[in-house]
Amino acid sequence: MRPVSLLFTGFEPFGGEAVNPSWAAVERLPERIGGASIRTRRLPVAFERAGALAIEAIEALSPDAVVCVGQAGGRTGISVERVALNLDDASAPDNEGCRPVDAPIRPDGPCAYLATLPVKRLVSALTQADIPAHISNSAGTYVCNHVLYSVLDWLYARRPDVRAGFLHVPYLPEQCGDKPSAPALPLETMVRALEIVARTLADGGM
Ligand code: PCA
Repeated sequence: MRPVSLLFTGFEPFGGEAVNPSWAAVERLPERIGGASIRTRRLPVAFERAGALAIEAIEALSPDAVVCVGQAGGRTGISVERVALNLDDASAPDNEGCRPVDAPIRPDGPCAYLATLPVKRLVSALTQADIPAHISNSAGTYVCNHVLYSVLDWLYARRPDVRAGFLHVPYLPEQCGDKPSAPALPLETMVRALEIVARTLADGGM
């Protein structure tokens, strides 16, 4: 049987951080996990480029499913995102100085898309492995939401057979020296979470 092909993306650091746990975890994934072959891409924290680069990777690699990963400092566990809004509203500039406010991502697009990954199955696979995880109904209005909306919008029109979704991960402990009350998860736990997601998608069907 052909392995299920999964594309994982992570982001470069932003907001003055030295590391982005999303890419730190994604880049540690092996090429094969159970019945899945894994490809990875690092995305810039840039409204004008990140969505297009994710779509370029999908076109080039033709995966069966896309799992984008980003940092959401302050969250307590792995957030499996369910919704992408047609809205950019940045409270701080991205890494290229762009700060859209109250701007639609696609002016004639639907208000929102729902992620097409099995979000509830992913949350239960993670919590069964004692990894804190929950469904989130807002991926925010920054670059992560922009990427999820752009990817779902592109797939909806061109490749509705390809599933896509988004995981937000908390800070790493080493990011919390200056914010001691922020929740954090160790990198090994994040990598294990992504491996569980890959296995659940590959072996449990999508
Ligand atoms: N988190 C940001 C953008 C990049 C990242 O890792 C977000 O939640 O939009």
